[in-house]
Amino acid sequence: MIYSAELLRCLERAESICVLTGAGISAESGVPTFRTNDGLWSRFKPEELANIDAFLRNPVLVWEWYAARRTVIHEVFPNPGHEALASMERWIRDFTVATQNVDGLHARAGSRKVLELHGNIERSYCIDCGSFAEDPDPPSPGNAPLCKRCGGLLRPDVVWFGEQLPEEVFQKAEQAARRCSLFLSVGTSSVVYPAASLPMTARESGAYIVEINTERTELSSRFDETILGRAGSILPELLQLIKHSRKIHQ
Ligand code: BV8
Ligand code: ZN
Repeated sequence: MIYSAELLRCLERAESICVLTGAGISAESGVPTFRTNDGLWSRFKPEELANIDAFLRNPVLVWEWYAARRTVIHEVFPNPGHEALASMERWIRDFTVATQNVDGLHARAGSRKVLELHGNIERSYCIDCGSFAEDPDPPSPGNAPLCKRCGGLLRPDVVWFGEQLPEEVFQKAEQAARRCSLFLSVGTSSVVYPAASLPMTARESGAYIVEINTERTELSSRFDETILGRAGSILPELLQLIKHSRKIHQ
């Protein structure tokens, strides 16, 4: 792949890089995305599953969906895209990954500075007493897991539509976007806010913003450049360019 002179300059010199990831970076691990044709939600509308009212109306359906996703996540592994970002963190002084994904694959790949904007599917908490259940009993068919402390309904610790993102986490993501000189948006359809606002926040602060996706998105025209390709191929190439241009031989 041929990369632009501006991107090559950033890869050689950037002291601060911020990366926003979406379901597309986990696609090559075998985790279905949300909105492409095989998308998780092709059978459901987000409104039907990922909001508190839908959950209260039909907790069993929502739990069966999350239990099915947890099963997938327990069977997959980080891919070269996740691993490349984990390696970049070693060579770039200030490197932040803000992810919309709830699958935990960045941490499993070795990334240490990961901001989980939409929570993590492995955690659950009680909607009544708020206590966390590390790993609730998987819901038996027709039932949703209940809190061992108070018997209340457990819910996945993810951010649903209409719910605020964890404030401190999103603030850190905005700060990282503001101070970076290179912003990479990887594997996201850029339709969900406020996460999708991060690249524009970076741009307003003078960063060079690059989209890496297998297809163009709603925001493609607002990026400095869009690299069409798979995250699992592009990110390892960018890692090599960083190491080569900085004479890192490890
Ligand atoms: C909130 C739950 C406010 C966990 C999810 C403006 C400002 C604020 C809010 C809004 C706003 N405008 C609209 C809203 C409301 C809403 C929203 O954004 N709606 C959209 C649909 C219009 N936002 C919210 O409700 C947010 N809450 O802001 O509250 C508020 C204010 C006051 C008071 C109270 C509240 C909450 C948003 C979070 C919702 N939760 N998930 C879970 O179950 O996973 S969102 C869900 O979508 C996932 O988290 C997912 O990560 C996210 C985004 O999807 P993507 O990751 O982009 O995945 P997708 O499948 O769409 O795309 C994959 C891409 O990868 C594709 O482009 C594909 O081409 C590409 N790809 C595929 N393979 C590869 C690849 N790319 C590279 N390589 C490959 N191999
Ligand atoms: Zn409880």
